[in-house]
Amino acid sequence: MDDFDPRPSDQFTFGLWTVGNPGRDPFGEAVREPMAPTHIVAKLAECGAYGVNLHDNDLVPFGASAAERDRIVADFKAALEDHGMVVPMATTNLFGHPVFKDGAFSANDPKVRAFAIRKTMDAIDLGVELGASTYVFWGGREGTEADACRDPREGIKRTREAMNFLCEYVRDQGYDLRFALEAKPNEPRGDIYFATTGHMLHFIETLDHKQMVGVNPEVAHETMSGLSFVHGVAQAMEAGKLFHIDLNGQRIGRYDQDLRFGSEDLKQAFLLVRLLEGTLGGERYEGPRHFDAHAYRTEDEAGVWDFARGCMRTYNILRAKARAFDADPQVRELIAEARDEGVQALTRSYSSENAAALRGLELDPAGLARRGLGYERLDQLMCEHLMGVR
Ligand code: GCO
Ligand code: MN
Ligand code: MN
Repeated sequence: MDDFDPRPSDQFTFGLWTVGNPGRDPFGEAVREPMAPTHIVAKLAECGAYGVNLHDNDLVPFGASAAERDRIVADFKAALEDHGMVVPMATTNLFGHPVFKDGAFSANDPKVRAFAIRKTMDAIDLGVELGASTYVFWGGREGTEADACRDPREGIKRTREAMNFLCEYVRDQGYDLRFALEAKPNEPRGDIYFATTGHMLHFIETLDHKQMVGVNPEVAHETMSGLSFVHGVAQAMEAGKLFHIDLNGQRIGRYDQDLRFGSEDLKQAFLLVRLLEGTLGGERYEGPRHFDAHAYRTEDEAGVWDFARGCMRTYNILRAKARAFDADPQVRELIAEARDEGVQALTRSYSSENAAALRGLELDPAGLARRGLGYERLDQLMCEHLMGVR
């Protein structure tokens, strides 16, 4: 055990579907045996995780009888209890069954939409029974290949109706549960509605109970399309809407790789951890650090636990690096912002006096433009911290 080995207080969580991923892909069969959810709970606890998250059907198979469901849930709860693990987040599988081939909440057939909402109500009941306080919505099938099939505005409206309906359901049951919406640009659909965290943030503002809805951004999903994940997360945090986060590794322009956290683009991973931990001084993210990733297809079960420990250790190492970076006097000097309270006060808010004073202000654009900002030194310092020589 060293300083970077995970502890429950780090609040690391994994989905049953992540470490339980058997390595099936569009070109090949599973390479690992399925693992029982109770076994996953025991092994994750041994690795130092805090909790485990699940889709309804990760635990209770589709179509199980009520008696079967209750038996499975009781066994699972006993395993959680035995190993001191919690279920902070739950979600619905609205993508696996062929009934969702045209979408779930946005499908053209109202019977499919009704089935999706009913399945989600049941899955919310399950999540709450297991103690979840966050409920994730990832609309993997909510999109199109043949865009002529509907007016895309209908897809958006139907999703709003479903969200409003389900928010009311949660309120009606008296559940203490918040929703977190997860964006993805494509895969498995050609194009998915609400492609980015930014799209989701706006959509949330149009909901009836927007205060109970936030986002669940995923590293891979913004990175696939070449966007800055750190900027998307920052916007969510600034809006008070970062309710959950899916951490993994991804290279730009590829299919959703779901790699071990930090295994690609360490610099972005560092900047993300720095943001979440608030080492620069901003507010810290207090929710669980969830890994939505899976082990390489080359691995056996031992490799899966190496993968899980790797995600958590990398996060902890980056947290230590972020603290050291933001405490480095050279870094602090380089990022110390110019302070001129008088000038700042003028543009903080509009008044006709401020506007008039602004017109009269002595400003020297050529002089301001000539100054070098030292960002080459700053970025090199960051690289040196990351490379372990500072
Ligand atoms: C994906 C998604 C999913 C969701 C999960 C929880 O690309 O497959 O990231 O893993 O996060 O369904 O809603
Ligand atoms: Mn994903
Ligand atoms: Mn995800």
